[in-house]
Amino acid sequence: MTTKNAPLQQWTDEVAALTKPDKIHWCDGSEAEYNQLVEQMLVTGDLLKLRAATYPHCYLHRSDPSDVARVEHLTYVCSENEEDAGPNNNWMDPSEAHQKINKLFDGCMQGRTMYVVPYCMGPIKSPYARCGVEITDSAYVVINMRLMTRMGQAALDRIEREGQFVRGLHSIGDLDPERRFIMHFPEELSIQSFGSGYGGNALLGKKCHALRIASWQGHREGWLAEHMLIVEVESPEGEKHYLAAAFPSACGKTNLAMLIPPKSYKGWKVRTLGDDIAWLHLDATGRLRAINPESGYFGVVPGTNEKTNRNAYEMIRHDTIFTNVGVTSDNEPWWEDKQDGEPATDWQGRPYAAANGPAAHPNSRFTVSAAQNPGYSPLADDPGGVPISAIIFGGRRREVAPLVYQSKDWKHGVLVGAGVASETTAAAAGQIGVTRRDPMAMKPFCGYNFADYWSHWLSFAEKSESLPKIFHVNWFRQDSDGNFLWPGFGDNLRVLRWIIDRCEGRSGATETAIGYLPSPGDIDISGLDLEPSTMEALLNLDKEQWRQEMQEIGKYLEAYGSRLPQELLEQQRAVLKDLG
Ligand code: OXD
Ligand code: MN
Repeated sequence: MTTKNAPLQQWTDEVAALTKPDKIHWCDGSEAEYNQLVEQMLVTGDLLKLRAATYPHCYLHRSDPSDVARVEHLTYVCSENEEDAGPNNNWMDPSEAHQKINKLFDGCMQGRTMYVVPYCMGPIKSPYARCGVEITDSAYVVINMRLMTRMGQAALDRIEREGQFVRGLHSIGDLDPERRFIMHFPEELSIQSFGSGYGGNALLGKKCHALRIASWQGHREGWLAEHMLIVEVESPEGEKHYLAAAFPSACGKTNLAMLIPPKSYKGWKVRTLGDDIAWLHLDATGRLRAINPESGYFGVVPGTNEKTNRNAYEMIRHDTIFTNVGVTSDNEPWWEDKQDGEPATDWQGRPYAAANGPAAHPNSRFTVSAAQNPGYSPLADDPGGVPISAIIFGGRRREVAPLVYQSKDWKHGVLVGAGVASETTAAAAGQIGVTRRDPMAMKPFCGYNFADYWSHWLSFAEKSESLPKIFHVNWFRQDSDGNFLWPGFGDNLRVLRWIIDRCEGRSGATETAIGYLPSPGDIDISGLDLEPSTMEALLNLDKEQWRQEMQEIGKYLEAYGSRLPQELLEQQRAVLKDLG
């Protein structure tokens, strides 16, 4: 297979001349191709077969121990103009970057196969979808891309029809962290990633294309590429709402997207459209519509069990690729809080010993086709996407942020999003548990200057009068002994219900300096064993803490200098003034 698209053919020829592979394989995306690659990886040891009786068609991949997460310090946006990348990104001059990375790619595929992977982000027939081609020397990347994107012939057909695609070049190189770079060239619509096989660095359709490059394109073209789940909530009366929620990595987006209603919520249905990324476009009536550009989930495994996420637990019982989990003595995958079984081997393949740390790496992952989710919404395949009623921001905060509040309006909501902060997790290399600013949960993923990004967000207020309402949630409030105050998981539907009722003008709230806060009685806690004082603590607004928070947000925003939209600072000053 080759292509009728001359620029694509020319680019693959150029890449082959540079990287010097032994073989070139154009991926058609078929099941036969997937199975053949799996067989080949079982032979090389890149995959290990898990127990077929209980985990049919499930495989384990053990990565290099130094290659287990995104590497933000090695990730660059190489725009022509440094200011366009902004203080939120590492920047390198594009010609210097090309020179540096071309040297690494030179001859790197000798003895290897070069796979050409055409893919489509979004339903193949969607006007909102965009295509790309990833060239990689990793069969692991190819099989993951088949689960995560619409990959193969249909994508190539669209590329040949449209003539447009994002170019992604990837090599695992020698996995040396000293020779690892994830580079984005937004003006060229290209990505070059060297030296890592980890999902966020190597599955280029995901963070690199669908967030960094797409956010840049969205800025130019009037749409938004966001780090958001998309979930459908249906009431017993059959009323449906679609919500989009942005939380930082490993803060529960997959769990919220796959929520199982609490027992007392008879007749409520929750369906998943997406668990990580949303592309948002205004339609002709001014409603914001969302598509999920992905077709699979690359989720954090530890903590997944029947109680926390029953759908995910069931979904990963077959046809799943596990990366860096432990293994039981009868060859089943094992992870912390799985709730049954015992690890025999840890994620590095060593006999399990508690002294070596957890059996599964804290950022171990499952890759699975979204259609395997028992709560999958077929609307995820709808070319037109779904209309969003509410946008929800959130982070992992021990204190300060209440369980939920609503912004005063869209522009104030942009400040709420810009003010998101969260404790860091294992999804990125570096220290864990440190609170950092993560505006709109996009700090690692916005492919351009945050100042311009906030202006872009603010500009929607002038474009439509039917925009979603904006909320902020925090499932992670703790008491002084470190106990979580809110039960979370399925019970988060109680909060979503208040949010939906607010969108419909049905539920109560009190206007405060930071937005509309529910009173304890406004959130349904029937059947929950929660003291009234706990609910009060969850919804408490500590003015002194908030003054400090707002001052910190102000300082953070001001660091963006003259490109910062003044309107955003005015929002921040107004809140500070209201706090007295
Ligand atoms: C992810 C991440 O893998 O955000 O989705 O790191
Ligand atoms: Mn993510």
